[in-house]
Amino acid sequence: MKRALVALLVLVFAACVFAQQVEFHGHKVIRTYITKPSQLTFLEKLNVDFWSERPDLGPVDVRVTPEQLKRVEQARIPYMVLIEDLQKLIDSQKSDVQAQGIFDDYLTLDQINDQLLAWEQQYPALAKRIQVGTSVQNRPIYVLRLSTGVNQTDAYGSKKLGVLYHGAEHAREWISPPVVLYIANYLLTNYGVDKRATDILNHMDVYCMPVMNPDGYRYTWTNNRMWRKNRRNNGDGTYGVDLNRNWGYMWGGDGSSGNTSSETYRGPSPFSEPETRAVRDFLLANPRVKGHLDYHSYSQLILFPWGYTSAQCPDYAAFLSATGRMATLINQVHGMVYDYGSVGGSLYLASGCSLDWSYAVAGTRAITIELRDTGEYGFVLPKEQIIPTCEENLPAAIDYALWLDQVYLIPARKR
Ligand code: 0X9
Ligand code: ZN
Repeated sequence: MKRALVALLVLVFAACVFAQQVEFHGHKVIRTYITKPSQLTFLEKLNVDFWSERPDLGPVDVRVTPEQLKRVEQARIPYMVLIEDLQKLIDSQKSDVQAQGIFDDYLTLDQINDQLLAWEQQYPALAKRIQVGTSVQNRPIYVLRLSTGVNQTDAYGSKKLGVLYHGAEHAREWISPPVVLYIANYLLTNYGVDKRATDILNHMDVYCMPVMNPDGYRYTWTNNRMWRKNRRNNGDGTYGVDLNRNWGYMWGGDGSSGNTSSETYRGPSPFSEPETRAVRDFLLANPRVKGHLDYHSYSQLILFPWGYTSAQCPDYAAFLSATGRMATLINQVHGMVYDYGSVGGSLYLASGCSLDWSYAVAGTRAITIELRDTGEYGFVLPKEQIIPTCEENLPAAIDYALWLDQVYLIPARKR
């Protein structure tokens, strides 16, 4: 009897979860070829989900319902199909088999947070999980501090040069947390083994924050795999602020929206969101953190400031050579091509983004990397590509830390 009751409860629970899930049956992801601005306006009015990095003239990836696709065809916008049936692709990636290693499959928010704690327990002299803030829905935002003597010195006030790697500012970009975890895993398992890992932890504080947007990330597991923003209740029936438009430098400019239902809604004011405030306050309290690498997906790009303007930033040449070197390092691992350049100069404008504030105000050499792929699977990157993506990004992440070491060692830069 008891068993039957439990089974019934499980069924009811599953039904509830199922009922909440947004499904994408028959939705396609297509690459449109935009030749005039009116076609772009048409797509915006049609309310398609833009997947593309560059909603501009040229190729633009969008998710469309069958009805929307008909309208695109009627408007004679040329396109090719990237993903035939999005729900089928999502379903094909679900598996009941328990993954062996932490990089064999995508991890839930709880699994990621537990992993950080497990590392703290396993490597008490090298790793410490620190809560740097709390999300809109009251979830902790954690960073793992990696450094020798983590227990002797407080992160706040460390004299060592620091670097922050973070992922999942955008919830659906699932490949970003594993890349951040992989960096932590490499440093912990190679300290005292490999010279570079040892040197880095001896001389630097490395901060790994796999999930900057915990509410959004969790929501992509429970309700809507395609969610991008945080889970702010905007008070008008819409939810979510785009955290990468909420940072307080040149907030509100081109490439962000004041419309609450937009995927690039910037929020009511700069730093209105606790998630962006958490990272802001962490950087301001730790002025020796001079590196800030914000991982996103997809498009395979290494981007540097400015994002709000097409003008060149004061350190343009240095950024160009460092990111060029990083692109080469990535390419050497599995032959993948990652393009590089300033956001506003070579691509499209995005104001209120992390790298502009972090570079201009916190004084870091902030960059953003858009991970795999270039559109074949987009945000729904198969789990078989987790390890290759992590592998190819590790040398570039290390090189980035070493670059900071060169730039800032002597003399220490003033903010
Ligand atoms: O639009 C964004 O926020 C990023 N692309 S994504 O598809 N991951 O949403 C690009 C941001 C790059 N620009 C800046 N960081 N300024
Ligand atoms: Zn993103």
